[in-house]
Amino acid sequence: MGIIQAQNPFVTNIYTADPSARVFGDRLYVFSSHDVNTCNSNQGSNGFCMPNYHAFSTTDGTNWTDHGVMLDQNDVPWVARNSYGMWAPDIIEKNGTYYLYFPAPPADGSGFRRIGVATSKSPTGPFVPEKNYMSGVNGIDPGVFTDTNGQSYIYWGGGETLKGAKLSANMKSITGPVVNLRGLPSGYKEGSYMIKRNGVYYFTFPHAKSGSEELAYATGDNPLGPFTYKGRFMDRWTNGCWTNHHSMVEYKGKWILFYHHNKISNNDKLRSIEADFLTFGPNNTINKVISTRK
Ligand code: FUB
Repeated sequence: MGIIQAQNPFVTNIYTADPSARVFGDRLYVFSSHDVNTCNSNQGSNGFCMPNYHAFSTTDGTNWTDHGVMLDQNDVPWVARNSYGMWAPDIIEKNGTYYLYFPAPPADGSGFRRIGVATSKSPTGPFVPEKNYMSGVNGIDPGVFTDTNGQSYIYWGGGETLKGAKLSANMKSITGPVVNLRGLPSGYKEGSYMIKRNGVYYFTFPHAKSGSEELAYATGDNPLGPFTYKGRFMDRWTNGCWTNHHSMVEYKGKWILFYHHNKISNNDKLRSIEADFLTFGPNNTINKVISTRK
């Protein structure tokens, strides 16, 4: 794992974004969005052109296997055909099934993005999507988390307010109230990722208080908040890449932060995933991560 820092970006054959990292068995996986530049003026949105998701895995942090496309926009019955709006996904395993959550433009026009679920018996697919999107979840950037008592949660949204709810036992619907998460700073937020460490919930998210997005976090003692805002742990990019999107995972005794930047393309909409080690400080703080990209 020592040389993960020397190879950013670590996927160079395609453009990748929005990394969701998970450990399944003895492998470290990263599931990413896929940026392409083939959209016409009726396709994509906000300048992004994103047709599908890819899975990558490694056992040493250096040699990555590209498992190819996990799910394509035109595999999903409720997604608008060729809309190229497959934004940031997340994935979780429960009882031997892998659940892929993803935001996409619905063909019925019921929102900018709805969030769907697809399942597989393997983390790399093939994934079978549900026929329709999740009811009651309207927004972008699903983040999923299972607490130590087995209860799973889904978080989503982009804007001033991020939301969360309990997932039902079948992992395909929500149960109980949708909670507007409290204690977060003002300003644009999206792409949340929850971890629990030493009994503390760390709710982490890209935050644009001015300019582009920095990675920030808040802590609490309940998965649905309220939280206490703690500040940023990765500075915003200053080269014109407006977004950042991250996840963090402990693998072989080290915490690793996955995020994205546009080093290869220098184009805000053609991004590449990167990784660096992450450490924690006293009083449940996250030490600032500085990219080792050369
Ligand atoms: O990749 C498309 C969107 O940009 C994601 O949904 C956001 O998190 C941001 O990375």
